[in-house]
Amino acid sequence: MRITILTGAGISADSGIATFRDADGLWENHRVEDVASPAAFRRDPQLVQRFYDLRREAVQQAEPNAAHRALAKLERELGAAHGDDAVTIITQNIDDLHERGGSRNVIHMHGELLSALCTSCEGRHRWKGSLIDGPDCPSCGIATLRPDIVWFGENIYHTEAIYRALEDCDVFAVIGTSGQVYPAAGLAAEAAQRGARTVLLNLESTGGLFDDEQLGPAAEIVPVWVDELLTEI
Ligand code: BV8
Repeated sequence: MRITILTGAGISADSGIATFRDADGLWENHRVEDVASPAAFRRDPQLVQRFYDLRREAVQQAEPNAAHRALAKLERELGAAHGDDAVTIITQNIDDLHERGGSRNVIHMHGELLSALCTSCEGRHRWKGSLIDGPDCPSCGIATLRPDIVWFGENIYHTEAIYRALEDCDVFAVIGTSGQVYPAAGLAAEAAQRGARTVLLNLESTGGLFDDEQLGPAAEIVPVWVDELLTEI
């Protein structure tokens, strides 16, 4: 039995992290697509660095919620019976709440807030502080660190691992995403084409084609869904 789960901002909402839709896709009156892009970074690097500095700080104040912890329990218990790769989380989120909630098999397709990428040497470094003052890259010493995040118009990370996780999964669950950003939004259809049963767990229906939909706050409905799954298997 293999379960692959795609998560979005909605799973972290119950940890107090605003989703993109909550803010109507805006941040300080900027459209997120306009701030989260290479062009924005070229045009106004300080604005973009500040956008991520504030979110990097907020994430470190947040705690994983019952939904994150339930997915970690699913990975542990299904893994015990069906092998370590029984559960894979593909997340669009750039926070580390899945990991702090206990999940180990997490693919960050849009990068991570707590990582900095050097545009000179391509070195990556765990980073909890600010990037706005142009700190030197620990590897090459040049002050060219950017958020290690996939912006609009940039290719996603870990494509091979993502498609491997789609290959032979029996269940593909989508949790807390509006399904507006590609290629993430197309993964459920790809999984269905490969024979997976698809389920949406979200605050509201998103109009996508799922075999099953369970609506409500993730912190409430995901633990129930996990316990039901674990009794079935
Ligand atoms: C790429 C990092 C090749 C930055 C992000 C095909 C068609 C149309 C457009 C495109 C396409 N292919 C590519 C594109 C362009 C673009 C795109 O999709 N644009 C959109 C705006 C149409 N995609 C790309 O550029 C991607 N790259 O494809 O490369 C390429 C290159 C050039 C040109 C073409 C192709 C890269 C996209 C990655 C962008 N980076 N994140 C950052 O975070 O700052 S995306 C970012 O926004 C998130 O990572 C996430 O993916 C997205 C927001 O989506 P959600 O997570 O779903 O959040 P949202 O707020 O929208 O929804 C929350 C949901 O939760 C709601 O449904 C709500 O009801 C629910 N909810 C709320 N509370 C709760 C809850 N559910 C449960 N419980 C709750 N308590």
